[in-house]
Amino acid sequence: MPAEFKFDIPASRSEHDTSPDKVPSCCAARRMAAQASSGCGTPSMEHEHKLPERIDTASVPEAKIEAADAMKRPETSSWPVIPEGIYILGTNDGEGFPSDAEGPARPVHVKSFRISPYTVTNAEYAAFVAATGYVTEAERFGWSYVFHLLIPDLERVSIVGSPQQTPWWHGVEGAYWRVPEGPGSSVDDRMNHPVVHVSWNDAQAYCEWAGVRLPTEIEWEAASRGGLEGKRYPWGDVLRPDGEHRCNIWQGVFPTKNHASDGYLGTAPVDAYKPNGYGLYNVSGNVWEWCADWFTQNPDKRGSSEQPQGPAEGVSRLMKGGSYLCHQSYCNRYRVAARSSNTPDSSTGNIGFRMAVDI
Ligand SMILES: [Ca+2]
Repeated sequence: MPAEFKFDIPASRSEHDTSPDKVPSCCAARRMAAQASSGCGTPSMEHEHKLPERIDTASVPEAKIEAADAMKRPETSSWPVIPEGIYILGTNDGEGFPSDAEGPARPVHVKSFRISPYTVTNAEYAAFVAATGYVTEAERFGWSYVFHLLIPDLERVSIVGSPQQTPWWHGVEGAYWRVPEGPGSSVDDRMNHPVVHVSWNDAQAYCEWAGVRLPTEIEWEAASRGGLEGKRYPWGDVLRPDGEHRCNIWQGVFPTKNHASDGYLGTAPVDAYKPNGYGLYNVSGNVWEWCADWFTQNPDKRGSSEQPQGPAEGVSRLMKGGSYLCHQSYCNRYRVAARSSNTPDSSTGNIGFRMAVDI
């Protein structure tokens, strides 16, 4: 990548390990933690933007919210029910990344819950924004990360910088969920694609409005296995059974040549490919999915064996599933047990979320 893309970016949004991480033993979460604790000399975005943890619906006319609620809030009663039981969290698979604390595998008890079959779409997020006037963090910060090959014309966007460790990400001014590649782009023909450029805080705000919540890691993992036990992917151990693509990842040479033989360079519709045994679509690939948990690299802090919810505090939030940028040779984190993280205010073009609800 060109050297001129090495810029100084505020630490809180500087490392976006949603992309393949070439050096898994030096994951972005640790780099972020180190930078944050050392104060790294860059201005803190939090100091400049006091971002609300919760949306302020008090300022939105009640009738407007009710009207939108009635039409657009997710109908959870149709969501797949994940049965109560003992599920295996993590893996001892040799393909796992020990530094990500994927292992050791351990049995945990999970209560029954419902989970959305799809990640939240642009259409759904648009309804939330229309109902509440919510402004995402990418909009407040004024930029978000876009993968370089997805930017139609580099000359026509303003790039605020790129992380040195992952220079294929460009911080594009004006990029947010509605204009995912920056000004001039649109989601009009992607309303059934996952919403992206939403931070963990943005996802949380949506969930609060919708009366749902983010799944915990073990809930996500239990649901994504689709009833199978100990398999690498939601459908089994073979990435492409009978040569069939089962998820939206990267084919070719990362990060310069994507053959897209699975049909998609960027995001795919949320219902692309076959669902897993529980009826969940695209748990592997397409977009990383925010989970409720804080991220830890210490396996002993991943919670108890009874409905674990991760550590009590942390620096970054957990993500599962991998994205359209994952490649087997580089970042095979589209495996069920794989995990990554990012700071709660981070947003990129390959992070979305799905929802869960108690029964
Ligand atoms: Ca693809």
